[in-house]
Amino acid sequence: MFIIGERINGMFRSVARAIRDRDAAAIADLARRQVSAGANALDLNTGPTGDDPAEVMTWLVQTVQDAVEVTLSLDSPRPAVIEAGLRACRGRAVINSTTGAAEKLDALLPLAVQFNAGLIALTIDERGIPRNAEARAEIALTIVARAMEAGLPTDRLYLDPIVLPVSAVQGQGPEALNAIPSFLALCEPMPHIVVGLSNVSQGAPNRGLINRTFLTMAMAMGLDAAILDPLDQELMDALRTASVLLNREIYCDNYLQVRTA
Ligand code: THG
Repeated sequence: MFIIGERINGMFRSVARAIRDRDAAAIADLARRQVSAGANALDLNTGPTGDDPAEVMTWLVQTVQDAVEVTLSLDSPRPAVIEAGLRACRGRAVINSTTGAAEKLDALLPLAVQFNAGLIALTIDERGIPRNAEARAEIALTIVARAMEAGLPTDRLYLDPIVLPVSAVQGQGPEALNAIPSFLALCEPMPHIVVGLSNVSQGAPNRGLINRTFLTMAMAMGLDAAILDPLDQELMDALRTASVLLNREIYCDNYLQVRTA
């Protein structure tokens, strides 16, 4: 599993404060803790900010790459903010995210090619969030075709079936899950599949249980990447157990004891 740590996001009040105060030590600490816990990449999202978001993204990239050496997931709805992050990034980057909308693809596919970056693509388009798995696959096909035209290898694409809160739209859970195998069948080499896991439990009690249950179900459908909270140890235990049960990681009979020791 490709684990993208979700915690450096201005949507969290403590991170918003650290951004406002340019508290590099607080951001570096969040970066180090997530990487120690098993993150392969870190999502960087300025959140709503009073400052210039491109300048904030540049500062986040510089601060995080001075602390850790992992892939950076540059998370913004604004291509100019993502481009600022790409310019500042010394190592590997993933763009988070394009959609199936032509305007977004036109802006972000060339950036992914130019900066040798991965590209997360939400399977939404100008019409909004698709109702079911089939509509998601239709948008995914458009994205895959546009990536091929642009010269982006399809194994640098991370298709996101869009996970919504079970508390608000219960019927969308199985639609997102069922979209996963249909995405995998679209092209060779296969795309990666990613979700923003914590979305599923927003507004619900016992979020940890909902997150780890949904994660293991999505992994069984073929999920191979996730934006999640690696500091949630029960979640990481469920992830590692699912990896063993799906034969993606070698079994050893003390693997959980070794990890939690
Ligand atoms: N797909 C992609 N990128 C994404 C998402 C996605 N990036 C953002 C988001 N969704 C994934 N990251 C988070 C981070 C935090 C939360 C949810 C998703 C979260 N935050 C608390 C809440 O809203 O209740 C905030 C709590 C606090 O303020 O302390 O749940 O789907 N490609």
